[in-house]
Amino acid sequence: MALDEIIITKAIIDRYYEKLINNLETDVAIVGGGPSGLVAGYYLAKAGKKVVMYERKLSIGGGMWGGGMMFNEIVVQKDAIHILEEFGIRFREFQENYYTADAVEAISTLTSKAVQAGLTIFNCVSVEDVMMRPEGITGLVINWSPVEMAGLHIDPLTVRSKFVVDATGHATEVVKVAVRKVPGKLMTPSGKIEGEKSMWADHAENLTIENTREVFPGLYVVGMAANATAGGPRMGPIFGGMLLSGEKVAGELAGRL
Ligand code: 48F
Repeated sequence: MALDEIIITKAIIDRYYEKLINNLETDVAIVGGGPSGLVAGYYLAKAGKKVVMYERKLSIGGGMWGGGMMFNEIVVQKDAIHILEEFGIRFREFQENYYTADAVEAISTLTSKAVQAGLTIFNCVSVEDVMMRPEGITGLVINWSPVEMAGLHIDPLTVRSKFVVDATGHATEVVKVAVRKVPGKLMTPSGKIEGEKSMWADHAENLTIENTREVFPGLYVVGMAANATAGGPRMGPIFGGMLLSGEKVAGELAGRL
């Protein structure tokens, strides 16, 4: 049967439109497609919640593809091995408590399993603002990343969600917007972003999990964004904390929804 370009075009437009319209109102909207956001999205979807993710870049995965300094292997400690097992990501013991996995297998599998569990991902979409109400943050303001990159003067669109998760890593982009533009204070000692501290892997890994929480009504932080908001140190290419942080935020939100 001959293939018709117009049907191909119509199929893409129809299906994308369906995804878009179905995700205007969700339980959870995750900003950023790094490891912590993907794990959060997977567990929330698995728990039957309606969850969407916006990622600025064309490719999902954030800082996981490149391992450490482009050596595309990651290290995961024992506490988080159950998450690799849950996703079916292969790993090898390096020495006691240090396991390695192929970074490309890890991030592509996190992405694939999260989508198959029910997470809807919109790539090439940047979150530039939040929607606010007296009770807190109630959604996101989104635009095409190429619009942002080209500096075009085009108004964004808005989506509503019961909770927003900032999974933007070191940048803490959603929290930054909230601090700058939403009346009120963050649930941090200074009421503002405490700012990420220098390398201390052991301490940072524990703090990442501790700092994974609600920081403003309706807004949670996960992964590196959790430490950057709360003033925790960075940890480099050990990823157990990112995975456990995603698992934790999903559990907390599933409990509240
Ligand atoms: O940085 P990233 O991988 O976040 P993460 O899940 O993991 C951190 C680790 O990769 C690593 C680390 C562990 O040792 O410290 O850095 O905390 O992924 C963040 C994603 O968010 C996207 C960005 O492109 C990246 O893929 N992002 C950032 N700002 C926005 C955004 C935005 N405003 N809108 C949409 N996506």
